Amino acid sequence: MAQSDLYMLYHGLYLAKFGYTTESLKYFESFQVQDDDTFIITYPKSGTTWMQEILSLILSEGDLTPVLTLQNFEKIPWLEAKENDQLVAKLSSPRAFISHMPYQLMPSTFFSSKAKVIYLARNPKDVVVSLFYFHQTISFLPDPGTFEEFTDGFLEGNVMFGKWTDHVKSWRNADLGDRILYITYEEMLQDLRGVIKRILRFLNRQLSEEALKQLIEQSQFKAMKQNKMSDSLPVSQKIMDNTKPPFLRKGIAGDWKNHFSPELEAKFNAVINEEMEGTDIKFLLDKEHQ
Ligand code: PPS
Repeated sequence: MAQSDLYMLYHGLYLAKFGYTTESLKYFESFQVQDDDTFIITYPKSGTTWMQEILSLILSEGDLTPVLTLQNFEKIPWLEAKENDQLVAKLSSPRAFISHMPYQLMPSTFFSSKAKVIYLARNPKDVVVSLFYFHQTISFLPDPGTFEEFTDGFLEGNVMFGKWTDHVKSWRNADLGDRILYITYEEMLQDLRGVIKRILRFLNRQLSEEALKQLIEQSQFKAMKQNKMSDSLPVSQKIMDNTKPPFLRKGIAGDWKNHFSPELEAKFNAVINEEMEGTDIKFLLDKEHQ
């Protein structure tokens, strides 16, 4: 699957040619990060769009205009994606960006800056399920084959942005002190208000109780699905097949249970646990998050 013409190789990672170009990656590498920038960093399918909605509303102090009038990529742009340079140039400080890059591939100015990172991770079993359906819906990604075949490719890192374990470990080991906040998708489902309050403290921001309530309402899965600006990608119908699973598909934790056979689960756990040994990333695999 990974040998597909649809991918390019970037520092050993597969990236979809449709979304990234040599120019966009050069732009990313030489990007001038500022001290008051905030990055949402995720491995694909970990809840990026959800966090994008939330951070937009925090930055607009609860004003709904951006989330009702701008498409996802316009609200908070993907720094490494193609044709986003003009959009980024228009942003005023404090700026916010999204990136799927592992820590070591961040722009060099990021490391010397004071820019902050919200790192959002999700149970990898639900990530692989979500990505599997995304490959069915999006024509710029290779046909995923069967779920078992796709999961094997995922464990080998033959998917966009490589191995999940490498990504999570790179950011967990990042030497960023209090510049980084770790959040999980599962925590967001369990206690969104608590998570938003942590983000507000991390960014030294405040919201009125009314704005907070509105933010929580607006970023519910149902509300985001009804908002065409949120349940969308900047691609034509030819690229995103409307008859296939939608972009905002189920929005739950534990859908993996409907897809993994006991054998596949055992294999998956063995690989992930071995690659995670010695790290403190247990929080993602904890029972209550499954
Ligand atoms: S992408 O393509 O990498 O940007 O995808 P990403 O946004 O990271 O992840 C998509 C999954 O996040 C789910 N999602 C949500 N879940 C709960 N609540 C809200 N508000 C929400 N918004 C997005 C989305 O449905 C995808 O997960 P699955 O499991 O496929 O439904």
